[in-house]
Amino acid sequence: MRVFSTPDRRSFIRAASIVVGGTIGAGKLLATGASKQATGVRSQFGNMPEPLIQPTEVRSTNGLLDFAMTAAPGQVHLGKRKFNGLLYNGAYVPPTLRARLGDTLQITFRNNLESGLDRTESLGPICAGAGTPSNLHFHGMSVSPQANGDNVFVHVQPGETFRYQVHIPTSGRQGRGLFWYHPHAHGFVNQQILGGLSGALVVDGMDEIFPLLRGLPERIMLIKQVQLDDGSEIISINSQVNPLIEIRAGELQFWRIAHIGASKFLRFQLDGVPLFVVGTDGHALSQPRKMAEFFIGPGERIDAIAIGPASGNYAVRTIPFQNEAWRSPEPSVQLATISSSGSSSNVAIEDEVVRQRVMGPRWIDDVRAAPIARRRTLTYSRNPDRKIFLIDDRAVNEARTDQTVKLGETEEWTVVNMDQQYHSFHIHQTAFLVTEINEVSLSDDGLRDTYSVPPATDQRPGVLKVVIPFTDPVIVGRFVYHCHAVDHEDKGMMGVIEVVA
Ligand SMILES: [Cu+2]
Repeated sequence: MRVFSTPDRRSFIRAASIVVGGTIGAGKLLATGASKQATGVRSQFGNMPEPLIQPTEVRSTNGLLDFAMTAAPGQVHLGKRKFNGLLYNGAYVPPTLRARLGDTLQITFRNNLESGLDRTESLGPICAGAGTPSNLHFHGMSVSPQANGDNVFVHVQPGETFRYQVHIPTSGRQGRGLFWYHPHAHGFVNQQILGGLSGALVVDGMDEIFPLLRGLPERIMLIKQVQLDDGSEIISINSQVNPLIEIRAGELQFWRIAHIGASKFLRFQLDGVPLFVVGTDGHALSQPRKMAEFFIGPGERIDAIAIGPASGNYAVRTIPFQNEAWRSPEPSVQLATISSSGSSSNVAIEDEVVRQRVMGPRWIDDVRAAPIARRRTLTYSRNPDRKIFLIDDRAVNEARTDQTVKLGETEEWTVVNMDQQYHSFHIHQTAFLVTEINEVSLSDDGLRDTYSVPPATDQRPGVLKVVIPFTDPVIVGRFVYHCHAVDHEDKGMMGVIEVVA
């Protein structure tokens, strides 16, 4: 195992510098420091953009990624603000884990979420996430949910250590793409991810599927969101507020965008800089697809090729949209600034990019061709006082198994949303194919592991239809499906599935 430092590690440390302690109120994080206006290109908190920095990386060697990860309270600086968070190895953006098909992740996880208790005198009361159980989930990975694998039923108590051993099969069902890791101890997930506990996990090899990616400069962009006690919200990329993404006109870059925040649905656009999407949730498309606007909920990822536009500055900004029916849309904020330099015509380059075709077979074609063995419906709702989030009128009970599925079968699940706000559908251990949204059929070209479920209106529920392959022998065991707006999951919107051989 080698630990890499990027050339701009110093600025990374400055941006996410860590002290000890922690303070979190119920659902919000206590902040200190004031926002300040600056001139020039401004973001949410008026800072001048600084160049995008890359998270540090840990790579597997000889088939093994052996790494120690400790969750503990710590202080976070985002732009001009600071707050007391919950961090892996002291970083708001912890190392990106990089492995290959066939590798084993051996992660020694320590829960030190209680250790801030005696070190917080100057930082006020301890955060709500301190003293809570935690664990690790490897989001999107087709790996075993059993024993010390990707087993979310293991809860690691404060002061305890647990060694995860997650083998990544070479079966071809596991995507070569962008995944992520985060805590999954039911009831504590929202507070812990909001505090900063989440990082990227890359299964290398997408360049073997799209050779054009070989040698391109890679830009990992990890979106997190936090709401501070004064009601202000900070959406950051790699712990930076409105970073500057530099590119040359006509240059190709490989952009890997992941929403690794807790509960916020994001709609955003890239003004004047279309992306050519090559993968969704770690699974390759059949060919690059040009897109300039995205709707991604927590947990979703995009792998894409960017082509440097004509010289100038371009904004990446959120687009206001109606999420909860009872709340007005939030104003647009600038997430990043793209700065292009030099001159070049992009027409020939665009043609070359869109001519790319994926190499080799794709799992999605098997999923499309498989007969549907069984159909199920999940109904999302809330209890009468709206505080408990339900699937089929029940809050999760991790001791109960809600769905039993036979290994080898492919099923169609319909998620019916009776609630007038966005939710999402996420299932562990397997990707799925989205086939229908609100009764409009969709010919999706990539597999997903997380997908937004549209809100109900006064007239009708929101409906998402998916086809799920339970065909990979590695997934045998008990695991979960849930809404990935994790405050909803913590409040009950989750179910337990068992795949039996
Ligand atoms: Cu939800």
